[in-house]
Amino acid sequence: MTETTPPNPRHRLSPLTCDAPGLRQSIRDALVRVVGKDPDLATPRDWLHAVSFAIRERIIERRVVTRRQFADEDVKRVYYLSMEYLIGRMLEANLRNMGILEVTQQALQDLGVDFREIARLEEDAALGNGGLGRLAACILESMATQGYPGYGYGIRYEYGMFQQHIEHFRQVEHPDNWLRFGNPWEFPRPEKTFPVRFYGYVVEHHQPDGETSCNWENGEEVLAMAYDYPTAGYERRNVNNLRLWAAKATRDFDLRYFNEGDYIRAVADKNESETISMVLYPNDATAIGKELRLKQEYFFVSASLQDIIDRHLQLEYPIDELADKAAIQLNDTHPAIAVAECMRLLLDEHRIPWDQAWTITRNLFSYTNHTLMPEALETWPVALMERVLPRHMGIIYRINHEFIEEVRHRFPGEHEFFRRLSIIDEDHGRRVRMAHLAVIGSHRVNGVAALHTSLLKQTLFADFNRVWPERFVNVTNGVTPRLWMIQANPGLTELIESRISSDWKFDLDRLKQFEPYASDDATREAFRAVKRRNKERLAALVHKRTGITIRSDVMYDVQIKRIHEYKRQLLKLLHVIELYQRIRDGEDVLPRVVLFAGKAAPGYQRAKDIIAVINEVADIVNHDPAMGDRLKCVFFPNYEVSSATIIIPAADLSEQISTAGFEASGTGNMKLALNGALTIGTLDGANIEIRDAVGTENIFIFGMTADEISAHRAQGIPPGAHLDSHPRLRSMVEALRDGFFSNGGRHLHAEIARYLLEEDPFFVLADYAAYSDACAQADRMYQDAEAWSEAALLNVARMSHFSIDRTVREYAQNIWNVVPEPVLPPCPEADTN
Ligand code: NBY
Repeated sequence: MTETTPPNPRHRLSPLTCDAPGLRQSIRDALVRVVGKDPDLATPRDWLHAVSFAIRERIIERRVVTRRQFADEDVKRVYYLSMEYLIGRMLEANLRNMGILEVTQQALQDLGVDFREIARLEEDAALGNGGLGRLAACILESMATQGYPGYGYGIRYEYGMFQQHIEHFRQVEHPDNWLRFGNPWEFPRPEKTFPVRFYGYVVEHHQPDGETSCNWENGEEVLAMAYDYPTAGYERRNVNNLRLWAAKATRDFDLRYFNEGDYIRAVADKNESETISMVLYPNDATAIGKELRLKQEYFFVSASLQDIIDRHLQLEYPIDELADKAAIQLNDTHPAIAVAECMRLLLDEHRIPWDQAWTITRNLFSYTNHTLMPEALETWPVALMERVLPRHMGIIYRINHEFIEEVRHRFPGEHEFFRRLSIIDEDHGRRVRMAHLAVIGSHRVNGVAALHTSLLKQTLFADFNRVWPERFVNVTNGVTPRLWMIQANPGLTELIESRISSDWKFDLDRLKQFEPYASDDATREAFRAVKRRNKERLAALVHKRTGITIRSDVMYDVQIKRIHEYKRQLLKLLHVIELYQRIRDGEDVLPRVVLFAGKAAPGYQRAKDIIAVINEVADIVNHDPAMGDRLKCVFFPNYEVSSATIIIPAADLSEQISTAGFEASGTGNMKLALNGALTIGTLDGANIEIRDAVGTENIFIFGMTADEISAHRAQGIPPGAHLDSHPRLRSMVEALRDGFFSNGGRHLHAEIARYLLEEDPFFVLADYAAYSDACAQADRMYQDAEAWSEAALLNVARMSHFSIDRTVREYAQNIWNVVPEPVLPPCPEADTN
């Protein structure tokens, strides 16, 4: 099937019906004919697979229609390249977006199957670490919903993000074998494979015209095989495609062994090449210097670019119009080798001269940066790159050479400046700076929140900003209201629906119409009832996962995100200790549940220690009769998309307390505010824009600003000097140090106390007094239920700016230059339901 299928009357689709009888029939058929089970013997998982197969038929049908329309209409396409997609469960999201959730639930009920019971058996597709991966998933959903011709490209990891168990208070990682029961949502495309080469050497050919052409020869070849995941837009609109690549050994895997007659060895060794797509690296904030990681990056980039160029040529577009017909977004630097790979394909495979290839490449690519932290910036040793990707290293040298010549011309004599700008870092044993390659090879570079972009321009990319100021733009992140409101919070959705018209689901700007209801008593009361039910739902899950019983009539105070020093889970933990001590001292303290959730990178010992200390403090707090149900502390294990959809709607207070200047944006902050939690936060990332949107009286802002943090650091004040800034801080830290909360891990607590007192690189102690004050302020407001509900409802109504649809429109208009191409009704089934 090519992209240019001519309209052939024999290929007209006869759409499947989407009414309850039609669905019932399809589900029963799928159970017998695809799953292979007698309905009398079917397990809940069999039913899950049967319904998924029945729905997949309908989603792929719409994909075919969408693809045909894009081919017919000569659209410009957007390609999103990301190493990570944190998708979560697909059944409910696909049903809802296709507009057939309720009718499918009905069909299942007719068959005697409970939708909720089977839906929770689906494994999360956790092909990502955190915010960056979830953002990619939200962007794909929004591109489909708004009708943009968007394609996602990534890796089909056999094992996704590890499963976190808590054993003896500590995190233990278990492999995430998410494909073990098979995956009804993927369409394997064994015919869509591309060879990807590693190692080998470059042979230069001197042409008669004086040009040199290069051939990359020998080395090892791996095949990238496509798996397609159709992604439905909300309510019977477009279906876009996410294409994930899996590594397969080439058919005649290792000729050497074959020739030596060692057939068994040749077959056994095929495993090695297939390890490339085996596992997601579970690091969310440090670059991974491993050869396998570099191979993963190049593997999916090369396959994706070959596929993109193939599609372009199949559509019979001239190769030099590539950048007119396609835009490619790099999700951080992980796919930045694409700049060199694109040049290689244009130069070596399509014989385009350098200057023209370079113009195409630069117009094609744009790059999103997600962090300023030095340890997260990817650099590869030149020697490694030369060995694994010799042709690319040569191309990178030339890109760098031409770039430096250009700046030398514009800024004569500034040798230090050139050294700093160079793609090659000469000071740390010659390394390739992937961020420099990405900036030089892109026409736009964006940060993900206003503060982040402005800090990017002042620090990390200050030199580049001097060379090309117009290249740097901001695109503040957003979240999809379909998952994070409609699916996660049906109660609040219904409440909004009962007050304003329903177009807010596509156009979150319309949520503004809900604002007047913040001062309506009945709406506030209904809001509190919704919150209460959401808390009951969460309390049941907490009990199931941890055995801890929590009340549903108290404040739920949540910090849910990856565990990292800069995110400052220790700041929240100190506050738990403060409350504990105050209750023990007989003070009257507002009852609350503090809930933490998040994974630590397996090699990040400090983060793992923080999890252990949280769990040990929680254990003492939760078992102390003196607390009398006024304080419970929960570490919710294995935080993932599906648990986020339960936790977020139940939250009252959203902890966004990173050290200012370190959190690029945050997106959990947006999800929580959209669900009516008030933020307690620093002036960091998108918190600033959230404050501007909701109003300073509806958010609790505290602590040092990014500038103050820099100034404070420069002063070199020892952290211990802050112990008297708050009446209890000293005794809290001492309790930790002396092992009051330790369950045998006394040494660990002493070490954490020492770390705070002597190092405290993220200024936990310096910000503590301000934080404690802000918490007290939140507590006071919470005691006035009407005031709190009003502020919470204003948060909901004022979140329109944080819709991912706005984010995607900004990318489309300011960076990609693409327009929506909605597949308009009549959809195949438009008249059947
Ligand atoms: O991206 C996050 C930022 O921390 C957060 O502030 C922002 O809202 C979000 C979306 O823009 N970054 C993030 O999640 N990063 C990673 O997950 C990540 C993954 C892998 C690597 C580095 C960072 N790596 O080097 O392999």
